[in-house]
Amino acid sequence: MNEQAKLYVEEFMARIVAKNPNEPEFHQAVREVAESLAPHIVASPVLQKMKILERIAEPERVIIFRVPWLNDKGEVEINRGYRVQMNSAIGPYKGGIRFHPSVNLSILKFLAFEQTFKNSLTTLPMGGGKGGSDFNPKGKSDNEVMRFCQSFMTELQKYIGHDTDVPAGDIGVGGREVGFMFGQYKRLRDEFTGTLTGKGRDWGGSPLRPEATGYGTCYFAEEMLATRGESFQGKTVCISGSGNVAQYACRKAIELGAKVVTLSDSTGYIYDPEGIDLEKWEYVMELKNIFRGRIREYAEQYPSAVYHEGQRPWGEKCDIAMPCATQNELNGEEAAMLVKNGCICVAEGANMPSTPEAIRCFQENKLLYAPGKASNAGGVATSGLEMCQNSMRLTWSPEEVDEKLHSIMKNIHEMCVKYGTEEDGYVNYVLGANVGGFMKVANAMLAQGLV
Ligand code: NDP
Ligand code: 2IT
Repeated sequence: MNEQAKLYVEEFMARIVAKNPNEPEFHQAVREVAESLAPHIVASPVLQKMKILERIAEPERVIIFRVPWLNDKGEVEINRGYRVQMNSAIGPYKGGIRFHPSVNLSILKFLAFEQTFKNSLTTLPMGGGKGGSDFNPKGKSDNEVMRFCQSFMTELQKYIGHDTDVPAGDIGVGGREVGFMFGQYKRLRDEFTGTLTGKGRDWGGSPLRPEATGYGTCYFAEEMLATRGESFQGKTVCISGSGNVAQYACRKAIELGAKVVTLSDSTGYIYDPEGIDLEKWEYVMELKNIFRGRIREYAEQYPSAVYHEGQRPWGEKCDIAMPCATQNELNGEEAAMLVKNGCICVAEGANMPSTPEAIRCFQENKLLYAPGKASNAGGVATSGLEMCQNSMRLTWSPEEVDEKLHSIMKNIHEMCVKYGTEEDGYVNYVLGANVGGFMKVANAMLAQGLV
């Protein structure tokens, strides 16, 4: 980066930090994009004059609301609900809903900002948004979750719609929660439309939406590996998380011939040197999705596995690492351990799971490293396909959706190679994804005037 571009980043970031105090995750996400785009922006008078990046970093609208509900003891509980409507230049706001006690404005603004670029990369017409609540679904009964979702949607429904803003799942929001929210939306608005994605297959959901993020991340990793004549076949894979994204990343990696040796949750990780086969995978699906259990129980079920309390899996030897839990779950020291142990490829299923120090380490060591906004875009892409099917009032087959998902992931990979290949031939996927995602949004904003 030349001096002029460096100066641009520092001045721009000083304004972002002053205007958005106490939002470290948001600053982190914006800085990464600003560093990628700075050389293009300083070379473009129109981007500077029209303050395109400044406008992209300012949400079009943020809605914050009270969510009161009754627990099973009849006591009043109060949570805070949010929807960040970040950017609608290329389509209706689109992005998931997160229910987790850590949810705050910084986290949702970083996620909505990332979503804007990710959605643009899919080539489908979707703007960027994200929402959620500090509600903790863990340990709550189905009835409590339903009452919370109904109260949340009673307020949120005023601001969303199939041509306005289309939420979906994220951490703590899966098929059960989308079902309760859709039911309440339909009742209050008296319309059966594609306003939420991730719906059940019998009532408007797309085949393969549950699988799409994890499968898509593996499809993206396959493309990266192919650039070096490699594949998943015979490789050892470390996955973090054991929720929706981790589950289907694990499934596809197994199908592609890899040995998956770890899964985790927020209390620890399991290491199974024999590998998680399809039968063990079925056990994990039941444990997590039906019994809502903890990953520790895997090691009680399978003696080949060891449970490491309070630790993350990145010290285990692997060829491919797939962080699929949450933001900043892989730091610089852990990245150095992965490199030292011979890891060649890191594909992010989660959003911003690697810290800036970790990313630097991967890139300095010339690993195949894909940021979430490129590698996990298969989830929202399939949400886009669900919106399309809902508008046409028909359903495609799983094979048709899988084929479209596969071709979208290949296309995103090509875009990253196009915009991210450096002089020595190394593909900087961060640069490629940020520049590739930005172009369409910037051009749309320039065309639409000051809005
Ligand atoms: P789930 O709620 O299904 O699973 C989340 C997993 O991550 C659980 O294993 C959870 O463990 C773990 N986790 C959550 N928070 C933390 C934390 N603070 N520290 C350590 N572990 C944590 O969520 P998803 O699988 O849907 O989402 C995982 C990631 O993928 C997120 O970053 C999300 O934004 C991203 N993503 C999701 C998409 C989707 O379609 N669902 C699409 C694209 C990206 P525990 O049970 O202990 O909390
Ligand atoms: O981070 C993400 O891309 C998601 N949680 C999925 C969003 C969506 O609208 O399907």
